[in-house]
Amino acid sequence: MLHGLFLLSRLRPPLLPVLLQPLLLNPRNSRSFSFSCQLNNVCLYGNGSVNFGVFFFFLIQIKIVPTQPIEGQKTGTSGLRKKALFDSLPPEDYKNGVLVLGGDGRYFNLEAAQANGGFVMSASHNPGGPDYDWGIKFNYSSGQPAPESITDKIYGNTLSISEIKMGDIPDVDLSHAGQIDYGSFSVEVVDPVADYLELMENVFDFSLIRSLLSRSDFRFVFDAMHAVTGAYAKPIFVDKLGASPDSILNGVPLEDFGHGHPDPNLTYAKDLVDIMYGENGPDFGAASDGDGDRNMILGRGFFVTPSDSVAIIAANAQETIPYFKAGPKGLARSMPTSGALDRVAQKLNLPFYEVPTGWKFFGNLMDAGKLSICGEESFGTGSDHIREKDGIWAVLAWLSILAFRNKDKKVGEKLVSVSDVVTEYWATYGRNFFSRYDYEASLECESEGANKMIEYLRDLISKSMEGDKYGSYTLQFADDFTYTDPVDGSVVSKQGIRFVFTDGSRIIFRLSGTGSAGATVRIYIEQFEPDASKHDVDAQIALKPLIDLALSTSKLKEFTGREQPTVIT
Ligand code: VG1
Ligand code: CO
Repeated sequence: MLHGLFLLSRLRPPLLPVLLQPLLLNPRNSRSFSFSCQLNNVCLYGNGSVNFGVFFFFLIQIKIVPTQPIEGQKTGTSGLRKKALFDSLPPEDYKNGVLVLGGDGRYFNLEAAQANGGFVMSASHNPGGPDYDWGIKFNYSSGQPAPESITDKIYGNTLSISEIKMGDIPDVDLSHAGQIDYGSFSVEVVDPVADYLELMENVFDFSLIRSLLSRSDFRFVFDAMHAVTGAYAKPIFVDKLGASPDSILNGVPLEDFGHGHPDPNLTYAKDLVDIMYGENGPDFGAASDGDGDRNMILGRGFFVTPSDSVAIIAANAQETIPYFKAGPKGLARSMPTSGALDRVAQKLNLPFYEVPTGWKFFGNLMDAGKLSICGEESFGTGSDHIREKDGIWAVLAWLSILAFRNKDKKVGEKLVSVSDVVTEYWATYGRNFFSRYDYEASLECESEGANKMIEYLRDLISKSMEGDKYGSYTLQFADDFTYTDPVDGSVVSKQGIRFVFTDGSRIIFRLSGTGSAGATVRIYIEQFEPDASKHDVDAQIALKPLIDLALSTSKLKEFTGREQPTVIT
């Protein structure tokens, strides 16, 4: 049994989560878990060009190094992201269990993978390199990001830690798969790409996708952003599915992501956006983040907002993806994600859940058999094939939809494009205009103003009443989102301040839980438009009145001094 699962980052595991999961599911690996061990088993997912997983079975000499607490080691939305390494897990989480360690390949992954006392994971989309972020995520029993009950215990330990235990073994060669014995201690390096590929072949109809990617009249590009999916892109898209070798951009994983910021959005994946919006752009473009769990989907001159993407995947899943041939069990989104998915759930008569930001809340629903497809507005999309969001899965899902729609088209006939799929979807379900403004923290940016703004908004909602006028909008309710898990009854509060108006429009405010310094403010704006004649408008234009209302209601400029967001989605 896998007791815990750690991810390293830079190849930071979206893939890790993603990549680790197949390992758990694949019977080929089960023998790896059957060894009894005195301490724990650890699987290291290497990264970059290496990209292997490693199992440790040990009974070795332990070195004890005195240490002392380092403050500020509380995990956020998903794991800990810092510029430093720390140790610690409660003993009940590693004694007589199996631990898996994986990495996204960012700077210091390889060295950390050798440090038996510390489990190193990923800082996801945060930049990497000696001067940038490093991170640790702890994923729990079924592979989902650890619930707060566990991360709180870990945090408690960081406050009182006094020593680090280190196994005294030589560095492990991560560049070759296979088992290495160090006396009573064994390490097995595995290749997670092969396991992941096998899983994907079971989820999707690869011959259908190949029929699209090998067409001479369909051009595909995938930007791995020099991050972990670089190791997956060629074996999957090129070797298996017939895409042209030059369709993979930035496909070599680098420890500093080539000085990039591996966050697949309109700002940080600008090179890809320029290609897709350029003259004679490709038909389909996608990118994923540091650890491969995020995805951005683009058509020629067309951006698919992630809230629409998950809704469109859900609406088309049963017809186009074999894994869902009996239909999805249920759908879910994070609270700030637009209500597009709600409408699909309603139409397909499926159970629907709204959870707080962060993937950890989806896992319980999946384990209970209540949820198959879910997503977040932050470029995270996935299903219950694993317990993390999965960037490559999302790309394969979109390729499945396009391949299905174009399977009978002859060369030279006009293909159904990404924008056709989205426009048809809007015509059927209506369009949820959506935008997110991020005011990202920098080292110089004080968190005080942002915290004061949130306090001010909390005070405002406590005095708000149904029927209050906000410009031309009428308030239905305002609150700070509280979630009760329908499976275990656990309750989390203060998950985002929302103002919901009588026409269904919403403005939402949160502070990021994934930054490494300062405070990042996120504002989410949404408005539903049923009238198809009004769908072909830029979201920034359609949402302008609501965006202005969000800025004036929050007094953001006064509190933070920030004039402009750093990222607009
Ligand atoms: C952000 C996103 C959230 C996502 C989280 C982890 O969190 O908003 O939707 O689950 O990152 O994604 P926050 O607290 O900064 O808003 V990843 O790719 O960094 O694991
Ligand atoms: Co990520």
